[in-house]
Amino acid sequence: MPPSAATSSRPDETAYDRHRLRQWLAGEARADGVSRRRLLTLLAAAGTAGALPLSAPVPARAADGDTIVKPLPPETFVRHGTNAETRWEALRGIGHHTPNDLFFVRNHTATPRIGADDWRLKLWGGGGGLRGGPGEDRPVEFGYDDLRRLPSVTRTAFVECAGNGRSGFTTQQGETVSGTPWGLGAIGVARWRGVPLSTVLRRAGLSPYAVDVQPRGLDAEYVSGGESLGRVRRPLPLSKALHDVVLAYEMNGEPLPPDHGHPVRVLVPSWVGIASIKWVGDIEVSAQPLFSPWNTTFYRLFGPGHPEGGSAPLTRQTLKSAFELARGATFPVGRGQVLTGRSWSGAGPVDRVDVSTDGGASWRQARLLERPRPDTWTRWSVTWKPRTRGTTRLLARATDTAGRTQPDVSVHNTQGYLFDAVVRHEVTVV
Ligand SMILES: Nc1nc2c(c(=O)[nH]1)N[C@H]1C(S)=C(S)[C@@H](COP(=O)(O)O)O[C@H]1N2
Ligand SMILES: [Mo]
Repeated sequence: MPPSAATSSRPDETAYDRHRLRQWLAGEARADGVSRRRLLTLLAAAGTAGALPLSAPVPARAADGDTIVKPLPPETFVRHGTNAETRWEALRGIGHHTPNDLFFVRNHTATPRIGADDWRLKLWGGGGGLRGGPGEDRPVEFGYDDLRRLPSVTRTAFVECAGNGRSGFTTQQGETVSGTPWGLGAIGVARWRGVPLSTVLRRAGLSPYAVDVQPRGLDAEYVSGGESLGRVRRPLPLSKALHDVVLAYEMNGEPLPPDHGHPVRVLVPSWVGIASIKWVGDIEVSAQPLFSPWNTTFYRLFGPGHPEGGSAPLTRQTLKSAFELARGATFPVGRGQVLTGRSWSGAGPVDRVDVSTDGGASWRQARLLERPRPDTWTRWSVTWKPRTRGTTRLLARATDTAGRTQPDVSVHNTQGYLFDAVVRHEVTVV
């Protein structure tokens, strides 16, 4: 199997993870909502020893459309339980940014309705993460207006689910994976405006002992396999938190819509979507390493081909491409076409895309329609005049400035994260 392109950013996080786990064993780290057994397994994985079988999450299923507030017309969205993915054909002719009404939604439970006036963000220090020393940690609160008064930044970035493209493990590779069977539509790009998390952390009195921050959502507790895992939360190393993370209150020039985290969400550019906590209500700033189910049981790679007991927690997104085209689209024979698509990577700008219209027999370089930029996709096009009737497969293979190229086969993992293989998009010439 080809090496997973997703591993390129991993060495630091692996070492950090091992360090965190050792600290937990020594009683120096906190792991609320994660079983001792689970941590011992991860710990064993960081050294030697065997793995425990993983139980697949069973997300709460929506009886009807009420877990998502915005309209989800079937011509622009595919519904998956509490979630909805964008149809790629709906992006054709649309500019660089995904309009808010087309942006995919991934909800562990349901969109809560939170008024900006009622909202508070509480920063609190676990054992000395904020100044004042252990035992003296005082929570610091910010209201919506406080946040709006701080200097803002605006940045274009994708939010992409770690499971985007997951169905490819099954349809292209014949493999079994657990989780929402996304096509390629669990990604969107927006212009986010908000306050750098670093600004808020420093104002709250960040201590030199802080190592992790853990934002937590105000949505309902997530129940998996009959057990509540608590509210959605995932620790971030302080280095990332201070680097480019934003507390976003605007999306494409509008107040954050309810489904995308109103009034404020975390935006963690280039990382898996789970890091970008919506409806953020509090952030723990910890002098101890933190664990939650979202960086232990979920969002690691498990299975053969990965360290026994799982990889380090997922960080950067992998590399993907998609045509702005319906599955099974039809084209008239002998007529010139312009095929368009987008490619993106969490490791750097995508600066080259190769396309095949004959199932991978021959390849041509696509024309890039914009300057490649980090944390977002690059739009591209190729011309095509289909000459024979019947079905064929369109393929697009992206390469990023970090030197990663999409492989033919993605390395399997039991939860189907980080699918990066070239997708074979079937179409019919009539
Ligand atoms: N509070 C909270 N934050 C959350 C989630 C959630 O269910 N609750 N889902 C996460 C996941 S898995 C993803 S992929 C992104 C999706 O963001 P979107 O719904 O705005 O597209 O939000 C993340 N933040
Ligand atoms: Mo996700």
